[in-house]
Amino acid sequence: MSNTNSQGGNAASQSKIINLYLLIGSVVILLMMVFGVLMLLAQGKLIDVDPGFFYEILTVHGTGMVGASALAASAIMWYFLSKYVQLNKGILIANFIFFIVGVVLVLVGIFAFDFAGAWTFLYPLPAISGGGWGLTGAALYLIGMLLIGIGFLLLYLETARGIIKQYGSLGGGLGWSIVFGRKKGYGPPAAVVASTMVSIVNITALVAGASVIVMSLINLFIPSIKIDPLLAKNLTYAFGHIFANSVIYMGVIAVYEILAMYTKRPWKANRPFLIAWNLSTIFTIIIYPHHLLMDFALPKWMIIMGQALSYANGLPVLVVTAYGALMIVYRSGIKWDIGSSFIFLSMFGWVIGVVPAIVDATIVINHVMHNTKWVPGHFHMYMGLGATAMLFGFMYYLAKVNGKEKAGNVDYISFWVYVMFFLGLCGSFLFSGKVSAPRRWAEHFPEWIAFDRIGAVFGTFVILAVLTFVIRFIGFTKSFDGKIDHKFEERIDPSSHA
Ligand code: HEM
Ligand SMILES: [Cu+2]
Repeated sequence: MSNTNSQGGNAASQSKIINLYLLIGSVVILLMMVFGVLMLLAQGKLIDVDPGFFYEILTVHGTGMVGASALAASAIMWYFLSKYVQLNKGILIANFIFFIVGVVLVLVGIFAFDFAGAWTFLYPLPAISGGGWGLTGAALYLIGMLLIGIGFLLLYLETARGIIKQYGSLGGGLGWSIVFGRKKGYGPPAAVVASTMVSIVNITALVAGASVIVMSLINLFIPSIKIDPLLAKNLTYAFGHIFANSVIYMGVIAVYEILAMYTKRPWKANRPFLIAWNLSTIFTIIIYPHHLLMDFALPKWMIIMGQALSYANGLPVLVVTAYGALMIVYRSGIKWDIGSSFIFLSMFGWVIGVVPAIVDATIVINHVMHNTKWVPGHFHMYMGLGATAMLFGFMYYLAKVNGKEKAGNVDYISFWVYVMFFLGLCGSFLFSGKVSAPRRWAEHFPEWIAFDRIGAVFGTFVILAVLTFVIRFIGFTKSFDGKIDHKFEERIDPSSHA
């Protein structure tokens, strides 16, 4: 298998853009965490926040977290995929510009024009705010989201194009010849398999998202042109569910590549691995109806599919990845540092986060738990301890391969603070759910407040830990000279070892 090495040619300038993605991504995540703690302080009645402003913060936190982690995770995907596939750097830059311009519009829409319809902008909420915000706020927010979406769409079209060129088709990228038994051995490198899956699901997600945003915008300006609300909700959650999920599927590429490098063992894409990724490609796209379990107007078969397959959604990939991670590390003599610890931790964050998610995806339980803080409880677990752990791990890894890692005690302490206190934060959310605190409420009853306050304390420590990671990464980007430490980079090509 040919191996396009990104270290040659204009690799250094590409690395600079990758660094920029991670820098912006992690700084935004840090800022959004501050907003997260503000929400908990407000719900816990420790500060006085106008409810309208609370919902603005909720909107910016949800939008910002999903957007920023997707930006940083797409940098992981691009970085590793470009070792195997020729990609056009211009698209990476274009996406970044779309992102920044979109974010500015979104922020102006929220903070200057009071848009507070949450990151899911569910139709017809943007147009009918009950006086909460006007047309301008909603339009700025939606146009901003559309621009961000277009940027990402370009990026995934480019990764899909590169994969098709190198591996013949997207089926080639997913290792179909092995899956269907036409060939024996191993499929393309794990990074390519994951990137193919993500390209497919996110192109689907972004097209669905863009169409509902355009329809919402038309409705905003010409209210007589209406959308079928159930169709709008389907498109919105197809977009939201898939796009948010894809962050983990991009991040996990760092697990495959980095563990392979640290253990000097290849991560082989064997048949079970390929089958798992093929199944998750389909499931991720079709299970979004688990967000519509309460919509009785939805055809029953869709609801049943949403429930039944939700159990299976991430599970195949999670199992082959967790198992593979244990196997590759076992007796490898791996040296644990911050980067590899984060990467290994992220597996467990993902595993434990999926458990309460599966519970919630059960229709009977969902009728009780849905719209309680149980839901943010489970997704904060796999986003915070899974996805963002992958991002921070990759950031430390980059410093390491460039021979610029300066991690000391502060970093190790911060690592453990992050793990323990983020767990605590998620626990406080799950407990809030248990005492029936609804999600997305600015005002909490006295019975719920204790958990909000505990959460605020946990969140504050999480912020301090992340501050360390971000400061460390800023230090690295400042000293970045594009020189790779080849001793470390000397890696096993996953495709060359049968
Ligand atoms: C210090 C860390 C964090 C704190 C304190 C925090 C806090 C919060 C709070 C209080 C809510 C609203 C819960 C409610 O419905 O009442 C929330 C919602 C949310 N958070 Fe976080 N969060 C943190 C980290 C993260 C991370 C790392 C992500 C993803 C990468 C994330 C993504 C979200 C999303 C998507 C929502 C849902 C917004 C909505 O309901 O529209 N958060 N968070
Ligand atoms: Cu979902």
